[in-house]
Order: sequence, then structure tokens, then C-alpha cells
Amino acid sequence: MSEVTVTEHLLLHQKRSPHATGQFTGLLHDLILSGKSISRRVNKAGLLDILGGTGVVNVQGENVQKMDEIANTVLMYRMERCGALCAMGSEENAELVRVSPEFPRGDYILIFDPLDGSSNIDVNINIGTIFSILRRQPGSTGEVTLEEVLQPGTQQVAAGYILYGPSTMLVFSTGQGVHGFTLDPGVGEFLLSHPDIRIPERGKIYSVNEGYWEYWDTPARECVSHFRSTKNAWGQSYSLRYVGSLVADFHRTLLYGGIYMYPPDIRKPEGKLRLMCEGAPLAFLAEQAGGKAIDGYTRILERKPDQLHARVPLFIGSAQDVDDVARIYAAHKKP
Ligand code: AHM
Ligand code: MG
Repeated sequence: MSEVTVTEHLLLHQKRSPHATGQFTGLLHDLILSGKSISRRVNKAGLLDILGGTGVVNVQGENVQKMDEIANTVLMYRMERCGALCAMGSEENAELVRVSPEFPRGDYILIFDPLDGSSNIDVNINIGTIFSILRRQPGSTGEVTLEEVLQPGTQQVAAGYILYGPSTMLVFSTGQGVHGFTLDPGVGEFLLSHPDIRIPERGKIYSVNEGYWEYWDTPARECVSHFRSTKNAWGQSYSLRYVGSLVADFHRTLLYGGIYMYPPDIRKPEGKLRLMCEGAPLAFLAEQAGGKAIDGYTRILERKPDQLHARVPLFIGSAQDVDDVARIYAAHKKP
């Protein structure tokens, strides 16, 4: 692992890009600080007895909060004060949160899933924070409107995630490739461990909740059958891996290649995953790493959300694996 810290990496990036401002670097700095704080709390979750539901009083006599609520509070508190944002959208908040006038405001908009993989929080399995950074039209004044926030993923200034696992990792892109950093807990710094990540052109792993087979439509079933069969490009079945934390399943897909799929089903015709805080940021990373992300028919990054919590079907990963899915969907008429 190199000794380049994420701060050094950001400063280098700032020098290279004439458009980068101190405001943006400050935003990332505070986001990373929030990530470190959440990481520390996640690591101690079992010890501090903060797993599980709310409404319980712990040994210190404090109200026990769920880990995802704690992560949301950490991010909301720190980021509202960073001076670079005008609004935030969180998976945990139904409405857009505008930065209070008592704090300095900037042009950026932060959308996040504070702790993705909620069903894995209580069982010590990888979870993570996913983030997307957008920008208001320069020169806009007054309260930011929801319409200004509902931008397609192509408009993202940066996106990434912090994965809380055996080690804590930060993976992000500002549109100049994807870079991965590993937290050295001894010094409390993220060090560059995975520079310029490239996703393999084709992988050997598919990732999907196959338990939902009965709920899927024909193209979704055909896609899964394709990767399971021996009639695909490799002439042999892909392996199946499914953590059930998108951030962890995506991280593996980014490094090893393959495809992650969350198709629509009869219970969730728009899919389960959120476009703005899950689909778009991970699609940005996938494309920056040479991969692809589609909803079956359309590039995820071109989907304009019609609401903050818009959902989207997601097929993401190695370019050739996603192309296989696109071919299968194209053979079926768009509903
Ligand atoms: P969450 O944001 O509430 O954690 O829900 C999203 C998660 C993803 O991390 C994961 O891929 C998916 O839900 C798993 O869903 P399922 O249990 O339907 O397979
Ligand atoms: Mg999530």
C-alpha cells in the first residue's frame, strides 16, 4: 500500500483540475471525516450495544439508536456545517433537507444512503455509505428547489462509497477514474491502495437475489438463466455471490468483474434500489472504471429522477456482461 493519503490525492487532483475549488475539497474532506466516524461506530457496534432497534435504553442510560440512524445523524450534522452544500437528500429522510441559513451555504448537493445493507447491520456483515455529489446551476440564488436536485446521473460531480468490512475502504471518482483507499486505523488516514481501478471486461460471477425468481418477468429470468447456463460466452456457468448489501456486492463486482442485478419484480415494478443514492453513484463508478450500468434498456446515468426516492432496476458491472443483459432485454418489447 502506498503512503499517499486521500488528502494528498485530493490536493493533487485539485491542482490538475482548473475547475476544482477549495469548497469541493472541503466537502470531500468532511465527508471522509464522517465516514471515519461511522466506521469507528460500526466497529464498536457490538461492544456498545447499539445494534438492533430503537426504544431500548443502554447501560449508560442513553436511548439506543439503530446504526443506520446514527450514520444518518453523523452525516447530516457534519455535512450541514461543511459550507459547500445547499441541500442534502438521504435515504433515511423522506424530504430534501435544505442547509439551515445559520450555516454557510455552497452550490453543491449531497445525496446519500447513510448505511446501505440494512438487513446485514446486526449480523456483522459488510455495510457501507454510498454518496453522490451534484451541483446547482452556477449563479442560482434563493432556496434550492427539488427540481434543481432531480438531475440525471450524468450531472454528478463525484460519487463513491465507504465500505465497512474487514478493513474500511473509500472508493470514489471525481470523473477522472476510480480510486480506492484503505483506512489505516493506527494513523486514522485513508491511504491509496487501489489506484485507477479498472473493472474486467467480462467476469465470472453473477449476483442477484435468486429467491425472487417467481416474481420476475421473462427477460429477468432469461438474464439469470444466461449466466447460469453453459451457453454463455465462457461456455460454463458463472459463480453466484450475493451478500445482500449492494455496496459490498458492487465492490466485489468492481474488483473481480461480473454482474450485479436487481431486476424489477411484480411486487416492485420499478425495482427496489434508489436511483439517486444507489443506482446513479454506482453507475458513475462503474462507467469510470470501464464498466456499464443499465436498467435493462437505458443507461442508468441518463435516467432523470422524477422524485428524490425514485427507484430503478439495476444491471451493473463488466461491460460485456451488461451487454449480454441489454441484448436479452432488447429482444423483448419495452413495456
Ligand atoms: P437498504 O438501502 O435499505 O439497505 O436496501 C437496499 C439493499 C441493498 O443493499 C441490497 O442489494 C438489497 O437491498 C437487498 O435486497 P433484497 O433483500 O431484496 O435482496
Ligand atoms: Mg441502500
